[in-house]
Amino acid sequence: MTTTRRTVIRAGLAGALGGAAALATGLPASGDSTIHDNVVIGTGYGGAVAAYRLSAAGQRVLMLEMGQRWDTPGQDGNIFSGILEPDERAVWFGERTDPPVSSVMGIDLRADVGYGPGVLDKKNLGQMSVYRGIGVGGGSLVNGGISLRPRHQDLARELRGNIANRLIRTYIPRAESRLQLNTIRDKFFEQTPWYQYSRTARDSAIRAGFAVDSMPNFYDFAYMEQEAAGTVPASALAGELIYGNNHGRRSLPFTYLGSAEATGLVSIQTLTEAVTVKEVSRGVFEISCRVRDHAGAVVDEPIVRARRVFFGAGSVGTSELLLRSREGGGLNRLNSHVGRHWGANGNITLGRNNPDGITTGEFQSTVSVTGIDARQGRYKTYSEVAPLPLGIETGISYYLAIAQTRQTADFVLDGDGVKLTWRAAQSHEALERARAMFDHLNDVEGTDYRDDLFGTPGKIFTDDWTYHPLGGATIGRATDWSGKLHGYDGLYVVDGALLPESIGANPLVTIAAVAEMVMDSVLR
Ligand code: FAE
Repeated sequence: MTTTRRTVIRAGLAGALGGAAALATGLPASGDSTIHDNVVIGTGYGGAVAAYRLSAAGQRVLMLEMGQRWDTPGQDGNIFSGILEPDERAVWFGERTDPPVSSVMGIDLRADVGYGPGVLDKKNLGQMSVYRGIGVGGGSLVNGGISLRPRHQDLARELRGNIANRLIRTYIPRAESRLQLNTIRDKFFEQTPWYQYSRTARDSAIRAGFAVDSMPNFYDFAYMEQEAAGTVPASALAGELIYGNNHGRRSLPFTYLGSAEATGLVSIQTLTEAVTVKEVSRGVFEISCRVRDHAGAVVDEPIVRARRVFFGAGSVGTSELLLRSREGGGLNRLNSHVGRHWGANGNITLGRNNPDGITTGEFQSTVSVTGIDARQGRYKTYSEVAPLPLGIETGISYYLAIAQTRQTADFVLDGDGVKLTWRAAQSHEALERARAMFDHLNDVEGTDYRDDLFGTPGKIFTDDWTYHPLGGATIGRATDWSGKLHGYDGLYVVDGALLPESIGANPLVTIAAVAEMVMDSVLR
């Protein structure tokens, strides 16, 4: 069923909650012209920081989130579905999963699933695809939780030196603390069978002369130790990965978003996609939305009015929204940098055989804690040791590499959505760096690559998708240095769209830190 009823969501806390009720009951608040002070689009890292900072300063906030809230157990008693038995909770309106590793040792890891507003989306944007988390908490619901600090020199290369300084000195430490990061206890790491795969990959890396890190995460390692002891329900140790964790994961609803909602000033309108933004008079904006039911049908098309709009829909979501709004005429003063300077953060994945007789163990924690730092010198690559939690001995070490690259692409409108101008050849620079690093590792270890992981026989690497989309409304180009979009007072970008192409590290901490920086200047 599709209706084209236009409704206006009421202002204020009571109004916003009333608006939610109105949508839920199908009773529109037609003709309501109330103007919200603050609307945040998206509830991932950028959106959550914006909502938290505004509400902590006493301001009311309405958040619009395309996905659903993930707090209600299904019939199996779980909120999320596991990696080996995914169901309609796994994929965003799709009928088949498409995980990064599609097969291992002849086992097909793709599965048919029911159609619904699941938590992981793979968006095909031409010659590059993007995975992203959908729902209240955005990427924090599905990501690896790896919370690596970027190096100052990488930030300074992409941003202004003084911005890099402020991020490193003030905003990254603040984000790290508010995200409640922790690291695994050395003794547990060294002894538990759950990290044999990491120790194996670490030892290989050290023999090849690489530096190795213990990477921080927001997954609760104290909880994980209880999982290992069998005293609490297992999650990271039960193979839960990429489709959500039922326990242990301190995702944004437990940190930034939880604190924001606890103020009583924030309301979140779920299953509500912002489609375009239009300036209706100086300093007043109208956001056209689509509300979907669980079958994906559009059941309402409300208009939300706001004085300030914070774009936190992620690199792809924010770029799409801004491009549509500029080209549709609603925000025609946005500059020509909107939609540009997009990058894949050099994401390359690969698997290799371990040396003969060296195992990874059949038990693998899904929380990756070991990083191999080859950013200095010729390889310019950081690689995380990623899990393959299949409950069998695979003999495989599997990695997600982040290789430095300056390759960029632009978003272009394509029907109702966007595509990227990225050409396959643009992945070569990152691929060659990662390949050189792992060729060296294989030479030292006398090992070779796996060619049976990625669906196509003989395929050794993936270089055509990313977990780390960055850019599209980059700071200092599409926005000023405080995140305000050029051309408009009252429009701010707060998410991964702000960061240019490649930062040499997993981006979540940097995105939260940049959002903190933007919100400091907004609140000033
Ligand atoms: P994001 O977290 O994607 O949030 C955007 C939100 O906006 C989502 O909730 C969307 O549903 C919502 N949305 C989109 N469009 C609209 C619209 N039009 N209207 C309303 N709502 C909308 O954005 N990063 C790390 O640092 N470490 C990792 O270990 C790591 N692992 C990853 C693993 C996976 C499987 C994936 C998918 C990503 C991973 N990432 C990792 C990337 C990280 O999650 C990502 O950079 C951040 O989540 C991006 O934060 P944003 O605030 O930009």
